[in-house]
Amino acid sequence: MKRMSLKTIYVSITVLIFSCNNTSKKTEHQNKPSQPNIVILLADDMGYGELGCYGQEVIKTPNIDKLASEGMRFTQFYAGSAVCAPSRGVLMTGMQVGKLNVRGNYGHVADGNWGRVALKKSEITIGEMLKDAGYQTSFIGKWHLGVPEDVSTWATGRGFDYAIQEQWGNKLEGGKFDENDHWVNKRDSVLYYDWKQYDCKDVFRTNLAIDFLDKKRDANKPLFLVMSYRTPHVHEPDLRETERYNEFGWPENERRHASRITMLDEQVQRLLDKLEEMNELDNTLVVFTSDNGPQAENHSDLFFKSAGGLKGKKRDMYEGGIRVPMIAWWKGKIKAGSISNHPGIFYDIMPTLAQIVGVESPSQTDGISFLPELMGNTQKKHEHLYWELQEGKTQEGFRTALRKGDWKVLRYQKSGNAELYNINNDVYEQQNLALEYTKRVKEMDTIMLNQSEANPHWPFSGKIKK
Ligand SMILES: [Ca+2]
Repeated sequence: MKRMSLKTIYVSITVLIFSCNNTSKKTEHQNKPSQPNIVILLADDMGYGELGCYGQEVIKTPNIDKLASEGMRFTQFYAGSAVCAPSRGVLMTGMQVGKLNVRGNYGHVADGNWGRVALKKSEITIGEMLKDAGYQTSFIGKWHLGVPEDVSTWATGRGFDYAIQEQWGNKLEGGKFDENDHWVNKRDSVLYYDWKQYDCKDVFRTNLAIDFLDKKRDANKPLFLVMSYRTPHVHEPDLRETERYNEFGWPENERRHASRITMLDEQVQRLLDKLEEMNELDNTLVVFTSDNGPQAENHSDLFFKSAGGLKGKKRDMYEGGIRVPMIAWWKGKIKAGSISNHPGIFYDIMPTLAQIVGVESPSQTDGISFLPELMGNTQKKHEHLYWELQEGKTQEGFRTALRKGDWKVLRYQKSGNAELYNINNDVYEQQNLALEYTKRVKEMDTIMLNQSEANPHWPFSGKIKK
């Protein structure tokens, strides 16, 4: 055998040492999943201007502001639609709303009756995608993508290993669901939210999440958790908390509104603290967003400038109805304090998570992964973004909008006149330029009409024939 040179021996020993180190590290961490945990924190009806980091000057949100200062804050991120169900459907499936089976909170179901419409089983959810990718998938709070009578359409039936959800509407056996009931894994068991025991509903939901992490967490799998909060949606008629912001002398409904947002902020931190205590937080992507613009049902959306000065609110195709807070936090991956002007939308979330996890996004998706943006790399942009909404049962309630570059066209009702705005010059949508740019309106209108697929639940939709 040829004698080895000193240099060769040195290299060999070095390789051996590194191999040993790597082997020991591998042994030490062999049960730790390498894929990151993913936690989505979804507020309900939180406007673009209701967080300190988005310019809110009165309502205190220090913990979410800190999340933004340590992560990336998006200035032009959009919900999937302007109300809960369709917007959440877009988030869950990565499909633009004009192709989705859910395009309003109520659709035509049969014989002139309108009611809840569920996601189709063929519309794959993020839960199903991540469960297939080896994640422990969990969901707590408001689902809003199923029908009350069929538990297979509830969160546990749609890819979530463990789900506690609220439910309302008619029970299969008769009677109605109580919104304060929280159903565990379909209807295996039920936990009642007694408002006298908690400052607000999101305290209760955070307790449920912490209890889940304590007792059900499978440490051999990466975690996917969706926290679907109640705040600041109108459906919390009873509130134990009575102290916060009393010094300002605001009307009680406004004090409660501000108080709930600040309490949500604290609950976000409680959950993050729990993940940190479990040594899980450092390997976690946290996304905070809202499903649509601010509600004005039990208070004035103008009192705290909830939409941040944008035109419109929940149910509107104007920016106030669809532009939402969006924060992404991922320690050591996303540059702290970064601000992104990339126009993203809820249907981008599924392909982004697919890319992070290293799986193919389902072919149904219309989204573009914004992982390059999160990593500070060159980001591909959409040719256009699309929104659709059915409000009520009439053609007047059919609303669509399309953004292409800086331009946005929108229409309330199928036969109504289109409005045109330049979002870059006129983010507050004060100048309707439709009469000045008729050719542009026509071009964008054609694209907009072509985004909507015919669907029997949504009688006023549908340029694209199925
Ligand atoms: Ca909502």
